[in-house]
Amino acid sequence: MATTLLISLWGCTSPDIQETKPSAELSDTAAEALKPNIIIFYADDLGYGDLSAYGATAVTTPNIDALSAHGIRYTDAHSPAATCTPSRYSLLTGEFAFRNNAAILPGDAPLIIDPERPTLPKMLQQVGYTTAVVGKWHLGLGRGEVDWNQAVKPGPLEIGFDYSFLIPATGDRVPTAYLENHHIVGLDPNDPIEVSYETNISDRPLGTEHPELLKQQADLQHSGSIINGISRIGWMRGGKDAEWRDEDFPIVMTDKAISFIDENQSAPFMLFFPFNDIHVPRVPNERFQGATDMGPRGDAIVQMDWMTGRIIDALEKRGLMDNTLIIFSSDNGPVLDDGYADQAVERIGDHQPAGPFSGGKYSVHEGGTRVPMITYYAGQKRTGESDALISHIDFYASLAKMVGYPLANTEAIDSENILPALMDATADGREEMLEEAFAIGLRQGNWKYIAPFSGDLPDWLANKEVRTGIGSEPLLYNLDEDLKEQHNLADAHPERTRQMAARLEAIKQR
Ligand code: NG6
Ligand code: CA
Repeated sequence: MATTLLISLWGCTSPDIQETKPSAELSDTAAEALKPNIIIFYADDLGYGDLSAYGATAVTTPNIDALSAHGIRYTDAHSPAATCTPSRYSLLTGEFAFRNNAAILPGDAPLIIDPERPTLPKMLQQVGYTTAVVGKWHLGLGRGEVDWNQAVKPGPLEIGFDYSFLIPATGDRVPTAYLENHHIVGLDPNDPIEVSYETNISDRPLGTEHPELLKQQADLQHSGSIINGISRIGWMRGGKDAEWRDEDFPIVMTDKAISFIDENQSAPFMLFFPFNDIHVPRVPNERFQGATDMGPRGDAIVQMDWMTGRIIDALEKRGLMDNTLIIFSSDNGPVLDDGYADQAVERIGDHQPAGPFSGGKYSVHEGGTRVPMITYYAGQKRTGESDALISHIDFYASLAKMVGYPLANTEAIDSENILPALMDATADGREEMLEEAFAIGLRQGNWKYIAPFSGDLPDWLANKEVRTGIGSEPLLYNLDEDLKEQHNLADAHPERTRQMAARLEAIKQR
């Protein structure tokens, strides 16, 4: 197993010591713009407390820890939202998801990013990057009725990626087949693939009827077609030869990423690598099963770390580490039970998936969006720990600044240039920031306001064991004294509450 690759390459590490790297200086002029390769590792549902670099002891993540030890580790970095689709939407467009009603999508939903609009990968293409996405997509595909047997588009290639290799939606949604560029991989034309989220068209057994066939029991929503011993959301027929085996994801995805790196190492490349891990169903490769005492959720963290190490090792071997900006983070906070009985709750022990924060995935409290984030670049001025307030929505404007691309006024309107904080652990980040769950939170420094929410919520959310923070009363917290958001100060500070509510409205109307 290659879990110690980075450690051995980089020697012993001293995480808390700030060091100065003797490399490229940042510049303000386009002529001197930096165009390193860029890799964005985007874990799924990984919480603030889930890495050993962030204090976990029940699981060890040596490869990510090594990045942290040599780069910058952020303590106040946020996914734009507390679920996957809106976070990815915001990362790639630089715009809040509520502006486009982007919410968790079914597996047959149309593409929610308009191919006409500017995107982060398109921006990088314009300054000479070759771009790829390898991993979980979950941003929709096609324009409505998708025929999975034809060219499936528009998709990533139409919004700025030169290459794509995808889990089309999520691991728990059909179709359970890879999509490479426009086509399902390994599809037999005589066995066409069909998917429905409305009617049971399944030619496979169903989770509801055949629980004895399951590797993990599942709730009702996840009890559609059974593929590889896992029942999914939705129904699928045909496409037998194209079925994936969940246990193979780590190998398949890292192989594809490394091939892309191999083919594009002579010019700048950008690789967006959204992991399937540690989203449900958690079905790690055999070699990681039992790697922790926490069951599949812990083992999936080890697998994800191994995948990160495998790609970084490939960079090392090709001499690309000195010229690659690596960003590692997660699309939302942690969840234990997300539909499959995989022992995540029973075996959690003392592990704190959201670290010191309250809530998790689906929550507007800090645990929903405050996630681990690490950057590594040989040109970083000062490494170590950074408390800069950052949202992944800021990658767009920050990377535009780095590569010397002037943003149009209408482009990435919610994205702020926090490039200094990507390059220097002592630099400031944002002064204020939105956190989207179903409700919206506004941070101003360490004050946090959560707006009342009156819209529709999915029924299943009520059954989740998560403190969502979604309700009909305004909430105000002072994180300086109350990291867990237990004491609502809205009545005690009516003026601040009014001012923050008004500011939130103004941002919404922007
Ligand atoms: C929910 C699913 C959950 C997960 C989530 C998306 C149910 C009851 N729950 O609808 O299992 O798939 O969507 O997760 O269906 S995310 O990380 O991709 O946003
Ligand atoms: Ca997620």
